[in-house]
Amino acid sequence: MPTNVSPEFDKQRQIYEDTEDLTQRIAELEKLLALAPNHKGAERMRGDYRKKLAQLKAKLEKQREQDRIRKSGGAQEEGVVRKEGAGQVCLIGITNSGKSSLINAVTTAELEVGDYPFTTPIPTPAMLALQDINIQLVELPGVFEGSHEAGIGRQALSVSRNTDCIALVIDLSQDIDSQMEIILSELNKARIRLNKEKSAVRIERVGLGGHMIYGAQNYQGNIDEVKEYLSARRIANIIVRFQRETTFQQFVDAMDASVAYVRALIVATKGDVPGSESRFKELEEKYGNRFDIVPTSVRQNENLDGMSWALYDHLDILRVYTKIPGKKREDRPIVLPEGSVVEDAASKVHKELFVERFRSATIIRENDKIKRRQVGLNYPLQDGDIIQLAHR
Ligand SMILES: Nc1nc2c(ncn2[C@@H]2O[C@H](COP(=O)(O)OP(=O)(O)O)[C@@H](O)[C@H]2O)c(=O)[nH]1
Ligand SMILES: [Mg+2]
Repeated sequence: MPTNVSPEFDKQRQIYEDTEDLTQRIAELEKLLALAPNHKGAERMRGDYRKKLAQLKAKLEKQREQDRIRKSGGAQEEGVVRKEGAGQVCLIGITNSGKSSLINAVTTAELEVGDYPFTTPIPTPAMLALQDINIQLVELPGVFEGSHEAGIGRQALSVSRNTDCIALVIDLSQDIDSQMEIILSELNKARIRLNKEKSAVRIERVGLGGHMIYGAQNYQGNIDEVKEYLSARRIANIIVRFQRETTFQQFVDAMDASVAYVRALIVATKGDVPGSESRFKELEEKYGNRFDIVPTSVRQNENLDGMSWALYDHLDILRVYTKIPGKKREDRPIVLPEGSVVEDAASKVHKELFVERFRSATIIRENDKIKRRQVGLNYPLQDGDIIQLAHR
């Protein structure tokens, strides 16, 4: 677009373009319009966006009408959040721990902040624009003892089962242990396990071969109880790999598909209040071996950028940029799971077609000793790679 626009406008445009939920899309477009330049040269652009806004509103009206008709037939689920952006992070913590304040500080959202309990009663999404990608943040209603059984808590926990990352929001102005205990126990009761407990043991159901147990030396107990467990459930053929130290509970969990495993970190809030430093130390001593811990203060605008990147790191994704020879690389990256290879990027660019016609790929790593390298389809990608694809 030739019109001179502000960086805020550009950022908001990205958010708007990435937002698919209709109601939210309208809200983002309204924000975008408010940021649009006022001069004459931008008149046409403003007009286009206004037209788009009217279209979206008409569409929403129609959708609501259809919903009203459908609703008379069956209940519509509330508080279901549709995933958007490069990844989703759920913020979970007790009420008043500072979740809304954090989200407001790093996004354009305006969630209600209050020093009274349960200001945010349903899972609420907002988009964090981080460099060239968007991460969806979801504030969950405050957890409390027994929330896994209560309506709003159940809903919140069901969102966190399917999320890409959980941020445990711990308020440094309050007792650490009670907060951690409530959150961890509620997640645990909802059958959500945090951080890589899953990879300690791998299970594979097979057609024959009996009980094939590998890495038994990693099992913390008598291996006979594993065999008994399997026999008692009439599981005749199975491969069990204990890849790291595994307890009986971890083994049972791995057998159970209803257990969800989610990456997690701790975000410590209100680092400005008296006593927060010693509570942060306590947090590190007690939980630092299980979680990365990021201290923040919204009030003093402290480490919010650091927190955003920590969230990014815990999504386990990487960004690659396609490039046509002789041109600048694309501005927007392709986002892939960590561990992806050239083929994953290629098939995302051109769907299946490309892989069949693939000839070669060149990877450009600006900060590497070897700047350019010719690679094949199985070559592992790194965050920030620039990729040039050649096909027949
Ligand atoms: N001192 C201090 N207070 C904060 C900070 N962040 C939030 N608060 C206060 O904590 C209270 C609860 O905040 P809110 O974001 O609504 O918490 P939520 O219930 O977890 O969403 C409000 O009174 C905020 O003003 C911070 O960084 N420092
Ligand atoms: Mg809130």
